Amino acid sequence: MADVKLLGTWPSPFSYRVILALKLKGIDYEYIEQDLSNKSPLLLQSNPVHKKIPVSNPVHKKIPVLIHGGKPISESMIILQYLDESWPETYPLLPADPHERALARFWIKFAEEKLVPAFMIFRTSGEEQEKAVKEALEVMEILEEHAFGSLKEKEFFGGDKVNMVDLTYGLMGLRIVPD
Ligand SMILES: N[C@@H](CCC(=O)N[C@@H](CS)C(=O)NCC(=O)O)C(=O)O
Repeated sequence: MADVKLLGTWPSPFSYRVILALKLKGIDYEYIEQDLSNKSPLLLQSNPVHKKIPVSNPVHKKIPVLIHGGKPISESMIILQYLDESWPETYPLLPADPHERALARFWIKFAEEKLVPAFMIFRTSGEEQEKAVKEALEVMEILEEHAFGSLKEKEFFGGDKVNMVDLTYGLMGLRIVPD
């Protein structure tokens, strides 16, 4: 039996952050697809926060959950950091240089605080939606300048190799692709 299990759902960008990180690091894992309309006992017992928090503040949700050696870890970005700390000898998900690391953490925080809430445009209507659209456009302008602008100097937003910054942002596009 695999020592690493991932509870996730298609097409959650948060699950796919972890899947890509596991693949980049070459870690063998067992993927266990979850039905969010009928949560499995394994999922409910693995995530300590069962209560649904409003979508405007999507801090603790149910998936993804990584279970390593029987111990569960929730929250995609915390899982990515855990993977990097637990498998330091494999593909690094953060840059080695302290300044570049700090920049990577800054953009990861920006995504969690500004980009994820920007998706409220799909869950609101009327005046509330207009406000959400205005805020989302401001976030996109900042990203256009800093993410795409930075590609003149490096291969990816996170640096010359795909790293945690790219995993944070890359899959958010899934949310805006029509079904
Ligand atoms: N901040 C969380 C967000 C995870 C999240 O939003 N998961 C959603 C699926 S995409 C979920 O589990 N929803 C279940 C529910 O709302 O009951 C992370 O990065 O892991």
